[in-house]
Amino acid sequence: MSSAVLEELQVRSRDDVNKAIKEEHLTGAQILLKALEKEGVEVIFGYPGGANIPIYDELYRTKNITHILTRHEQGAVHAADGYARATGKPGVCLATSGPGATNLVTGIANAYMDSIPLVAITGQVALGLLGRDSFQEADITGITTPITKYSYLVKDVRDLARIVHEAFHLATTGRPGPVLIDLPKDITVQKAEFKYPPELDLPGYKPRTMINAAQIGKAAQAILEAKRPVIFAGGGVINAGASKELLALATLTGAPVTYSLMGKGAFPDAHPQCLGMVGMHGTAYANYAVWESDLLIGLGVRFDDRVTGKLSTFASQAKVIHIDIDPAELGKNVVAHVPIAGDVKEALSELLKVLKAKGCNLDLASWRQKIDNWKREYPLRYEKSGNVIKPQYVIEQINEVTKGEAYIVTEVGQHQMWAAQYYQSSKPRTFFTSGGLGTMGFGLPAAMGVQMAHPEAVVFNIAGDGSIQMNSQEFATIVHNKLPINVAILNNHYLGMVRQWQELFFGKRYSHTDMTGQPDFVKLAEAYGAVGLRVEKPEDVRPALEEAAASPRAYILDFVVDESENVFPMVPAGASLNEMLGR
Ligand SMILES: Cc1ncc(C[n+]2csc(CCOP(=O)(O)OP(=O)(O)O)c2C)c(N)n1
Repeated sequence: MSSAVLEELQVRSRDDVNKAIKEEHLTGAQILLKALEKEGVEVIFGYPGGANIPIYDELYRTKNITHILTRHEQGAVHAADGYARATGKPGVCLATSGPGATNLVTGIANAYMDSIPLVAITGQVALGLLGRDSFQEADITGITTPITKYSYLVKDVRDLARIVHEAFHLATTGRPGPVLIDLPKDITVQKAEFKYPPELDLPGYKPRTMINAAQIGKAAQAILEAKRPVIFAGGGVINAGASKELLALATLTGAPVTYSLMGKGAFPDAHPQCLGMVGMHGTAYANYAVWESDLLIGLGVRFDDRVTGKLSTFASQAKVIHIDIDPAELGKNVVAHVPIAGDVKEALSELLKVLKAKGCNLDLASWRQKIDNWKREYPLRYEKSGNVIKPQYVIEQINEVTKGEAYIVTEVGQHQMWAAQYYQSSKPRTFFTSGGLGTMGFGLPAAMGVQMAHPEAVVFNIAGDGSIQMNSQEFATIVHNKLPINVAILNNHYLGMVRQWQELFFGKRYSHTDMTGQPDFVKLAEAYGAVGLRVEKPEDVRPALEEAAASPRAYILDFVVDESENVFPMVPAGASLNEMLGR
């Protein structure tokens, strides 16, 4: 062998060795995806762009994670949110820098307000371009700081694995919520050794609170002394998986149970002790019960103004027990006589033990009698009409056709409130709605996340003709991915909820709420490859719903409903719970 050939071989093998050494090191994009796999991520909803191309290039090779290409980043973040609500696992979305990142903002705020675990990953311009108004640069960590549990900007590829690990921990522990990871483009191509830290070192973050036994004792005592107790369940019960304990508390005490919009599903609507939703569009009997209660047991609730109405008169005769994972919630809006910081499930288990030990034997006969009278006197009702479809009737029919077994997602407006009032939920994590932020356009993409989580389930998105247009581009994603989502548009040709306020409080001056100029929703469905049906007569409602629910295709059902129908009862903003209109 000539010396020249020998030399060449040596050089080649040296290169090979160097290459092998380098290959133990992964690029930022590879580290990201490996870390996501370690966190058990199965699906990412996202949209590519310049700053996250290296991540997409890696996704091209990845087999273990499904990526759903939405048609808008807002669709991606709501879909991840819907997936999280349906599974209890964090949803993951991915966007590019600048406009991609800012398109996530509404969805991140939405998840934050409803305490939904979410990890949002954004591309960012390269570190050296930061702060120079570079092409597609936006300070997304700055923008999202007030609406996330934490916003990370990754400045060193060696930190990336740890940051991903921390992000999932933060999103899912304590009060769940969104976390953002902003990933500069150069970090995604730089290499580092992949080390996944087994332990997390977050000294300032202590989400677990020991349940205070003395407070549990006080709560038990207050319950034993109560004559007119009401249990008030919120989204925290669902997040904590505490529905069983809630049912046990209701059974043991015999107390009636009401819930917030976010708490729908935590307690079965068909249960005789269930009062339905409380607050602005709650049932009259729930509002009266809270108004007259002498003990309010708030579980995983934040006493939102849509619940309390005028704060100074809210449950003013009641002692308040307030259990919440987030200590900052205790006493924030409503004074808690017995505040208990901690996981609702754990706290309820402790409370049940103490109550049983003390021999809980409440006599609530006259209280229950009073409530039953209210139920009889002020049921939810609407005027039935022979030839016009009433929106409430459509919801009742969805309930009947699906036997209350469907996964219901809503948009925001009157239809949302009717869904909360008239759909009978029996299980947690089956009713999904934008509670805190009230985001029109949430429902359709969230339904994608829900259907991805439960491919076999019947999913209905109950929509208004206004809301459905806010993210209707996602019909393309739905059809492309063969998701058999059913959209029931309660088409009143108005931004109905705003029209209702204009009618009741603004002298019927219907300023810019007439939705004339809508698309033909049947043709829209067809344009996207879905099935569209227009339904104009009450007798056609049920067959259309049956057809849609049984079909493996996506449906858009355009129910032409009574334009003038309003949501009642209604506690006007800032009024007391007993000052209901239309009860
Ligand atoms: C993104 C967004 N913009 C504006 C609003 C204010 N808003 C609340 S309800 C509503 C009307 C919704 O109309 P539609 O979707 O047709 O439902 P309807 O009330 O008629 O059932 C509007 C505009 C909102 N909640 N979200």
